[in-house]
Amino acid sequence: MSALTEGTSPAMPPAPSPVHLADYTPPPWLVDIVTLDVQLAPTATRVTAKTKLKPNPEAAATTSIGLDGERMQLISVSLDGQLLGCDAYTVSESKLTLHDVTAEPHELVIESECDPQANTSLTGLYRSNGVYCTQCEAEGFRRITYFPDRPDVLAIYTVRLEADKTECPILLANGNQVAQGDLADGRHFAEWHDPHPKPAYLFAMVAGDLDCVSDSFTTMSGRDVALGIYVEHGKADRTAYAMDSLKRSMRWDEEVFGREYDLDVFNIVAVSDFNMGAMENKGLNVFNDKYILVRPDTATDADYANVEAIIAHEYFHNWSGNRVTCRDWFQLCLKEGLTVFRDQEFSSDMRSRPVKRIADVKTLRAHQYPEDAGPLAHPVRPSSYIEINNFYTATVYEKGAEVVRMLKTLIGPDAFRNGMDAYFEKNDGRAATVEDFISAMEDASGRDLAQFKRWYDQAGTPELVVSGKYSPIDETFDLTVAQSTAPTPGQSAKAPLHIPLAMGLIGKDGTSLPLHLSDTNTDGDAETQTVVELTGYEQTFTFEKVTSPPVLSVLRGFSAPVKLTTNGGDKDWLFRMAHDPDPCARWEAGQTYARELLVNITRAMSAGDRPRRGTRYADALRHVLEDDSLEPAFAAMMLDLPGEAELAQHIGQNVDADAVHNARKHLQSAVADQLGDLLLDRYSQLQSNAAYSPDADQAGRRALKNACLRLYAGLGNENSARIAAVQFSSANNMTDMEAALATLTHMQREERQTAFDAFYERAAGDPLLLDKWFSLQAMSSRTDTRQAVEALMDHSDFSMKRPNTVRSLIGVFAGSNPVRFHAGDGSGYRLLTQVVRDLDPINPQVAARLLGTLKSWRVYDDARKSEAVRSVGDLLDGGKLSEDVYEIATRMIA
Ligand code: B3K
Ligand code: ZN
Repeated sequence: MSALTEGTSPAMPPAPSPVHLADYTPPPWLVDIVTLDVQLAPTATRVTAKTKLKPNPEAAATTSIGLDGERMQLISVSLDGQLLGCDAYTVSESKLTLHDVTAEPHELVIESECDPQANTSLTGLYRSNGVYCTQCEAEGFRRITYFPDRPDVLAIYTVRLEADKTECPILLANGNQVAQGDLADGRHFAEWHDPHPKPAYLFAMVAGDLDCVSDSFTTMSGRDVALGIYVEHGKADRTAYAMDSLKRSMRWDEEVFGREYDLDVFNIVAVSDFNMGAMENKGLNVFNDKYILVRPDTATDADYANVEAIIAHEYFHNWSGNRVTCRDWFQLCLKEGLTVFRDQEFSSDMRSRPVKRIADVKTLRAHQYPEDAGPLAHPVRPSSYIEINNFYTATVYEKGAEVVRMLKTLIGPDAFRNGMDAYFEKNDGRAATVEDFISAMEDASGRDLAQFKRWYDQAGTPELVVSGKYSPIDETFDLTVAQSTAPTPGQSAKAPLHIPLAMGLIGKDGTSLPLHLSDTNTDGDAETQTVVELTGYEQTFTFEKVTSPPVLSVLRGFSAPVKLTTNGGDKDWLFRMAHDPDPCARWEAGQTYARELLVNITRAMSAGDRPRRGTRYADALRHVLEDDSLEPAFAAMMLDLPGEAELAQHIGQNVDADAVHNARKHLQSAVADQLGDLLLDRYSQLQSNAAYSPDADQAGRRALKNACLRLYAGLGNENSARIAAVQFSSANNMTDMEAALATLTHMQREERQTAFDAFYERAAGDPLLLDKWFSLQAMSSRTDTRQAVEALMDHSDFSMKRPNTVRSLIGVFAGSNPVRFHAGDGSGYRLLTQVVRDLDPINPQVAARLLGTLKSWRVYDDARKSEAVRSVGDLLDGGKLSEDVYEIATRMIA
């Protein structure tokens, strides 16, 4: 095993050493002004960087200047107008150090060269489909020039770009354009100036032959902002929704947070090769084109919702991230968690608030809970890292957003808004910390948030055991809540957290009861919903004047990211599934009931006993289907059974992935059998000939229609295949088309092949459609899927150099197909680690993230566990890995 060979074999490179939050020291040099001259050329781009540095009065005195720099060729270094000889500095693979420098302001000019064409890591300056673009967060600027590449060094940038005019008619950088012109030999230039001091990670430039879609926005103070969305030629007809989302985001941030945009232009560029969703570079957002380009025949309702959310997210960063940035990368949640919270609120206002909340809870449970429960668990603010790119996680983003949401719940909307205003005001132009954020909230609310702050530093999902006890004699209801958090890597003891629990009591007839809380924690003055605050390991809250036994409804609106166990039992869940006035709690009641039922079925089937048919569950779903007063999108969510990965997580140990899969299939087909005609009726009723619109209403009706189809297809009969095939061939939008394929993909029928072939033809080489084609096959539960995925890797449309395609095929197989990925013979794990090994030299960031899909391996049975450990061990033993993959692999099996 690698742990044993480490350090003993002379051939083994030393293990990379981690960076610790506790070791933070202020930067020894500050930079006021950066002037870049960039001569773009495919294989040798020349960058001349002039920086004005000065010693930081808040740091220890130093006689050297240390600059970060990687994968560049250093051409020359001049200090205060003097060209330096080689003895005046040292260059290593990652640093340039100037020696014997006096502690006073200096002007430094560095010339270097990089090779964008050969850059497959997609960090720094690279080319995507011939377009030059950059990605600097977290530490990519150091691949463009030598610089103190850390977020607490903020400077004002001016950038002059020069390129061949035919190859790159468009030249963009941050800020406002201040000059442009033609040059000899068919070249031209543009100069951009960004007046706002920013850290290097927000730097961006783009050059290429792109189409531009323009629009404008007038800010709350009446300033006009020119908006541009740049896309590859032939794609401009897919940008309207992105532009509309941008304008709505800009208005919303003014109205809800009082934040106004601050430059004359806001540009977005869509590129096809991108390591993540998008990037919030100041005034020049760069996007994965998947999150810009939508048209009814190429994109689903979910794609539209993602475009809206991600456009908003990146735009909102202009304040939460750019104007107020992070002191160091440990504070990442300060911008990411907060900005996710802001984009969630935006989408809630644009769409249905309860449906959006449930969707966010589903995401949290699907991605963050397993992270918190597995070997990669870390706090919202981690305390150490080897490669910071490995910490752009569901915990930092999604749990980070939950922490902000809890804060708002605890201090109330008015104090929260005041706290946000104060946070922005006080920290504008600064690199801030989580402490700065918390202290703004403490000042605004007058509350002590010291215990609450533990949410940032303590990993793991708290488990709450909730029990209710009714006393008919005293007419009281005692709500007792106990909290505990299981140990996580590096944190064995857990302190109690400050947890807001939104709750209510429901009478037997389904009405909400007035709450009279006897304790002082809240003023439950005859409201029907209140928030009790849990701060100890165990607490009891007593409600008075409760005249008949109530049903407890707790964790309304999912008021805290916790796992809940209650003493209510099946009857309560079914009752709340029908009557809970809080949609989120109502949905959760259905999920909890279904989870328990599925665990029961899994056990029964494994023991060879006859499994339950879910009769009461089917009845509850019947009511959902018959209730016209329900929002269709909500009803669709009620119909969805918990997924296999969630069930595995819920069972928690010794899981047999096949048994879970079979149990879920059994319940789905039993329910479909009981509801068959009703499902078909609803399915037919929801058909519509209306012209496609991505609005939440229409999308919700499609969601319900397709949920009916999905459930009905649980029967796996000829009729369901026929219906799906007809839907596929007659669909006038991608949502219905994809839903039909998602049903057919699991089947062993001719209709499946016919539809996939037709879809491939229709894709006509469009990468975004081909990615759908890949992922729909990778998610199939057919027993031959792993072989199919391997064969697709040889397909001419598959490329390891395109992150979207790798994620669509391998990422979907490993992350969304538990039964085939967690195959008992370990073949899924071997496929994944082989891909990671092959991808690592090409793109370590994407490779590391892919390996992360293995994070739940420990909940499976011994045979699977040893296969997982063997595969990761082989990866570690098989030769040098990037720091990205090394860190994930070692933590995975530590
Ligand atoms: N801030 C970027 C993510 C950068 C990831 C670097 N590995 C996008 C976002 O969260 O808005
Ligand atoms: Zn972000």
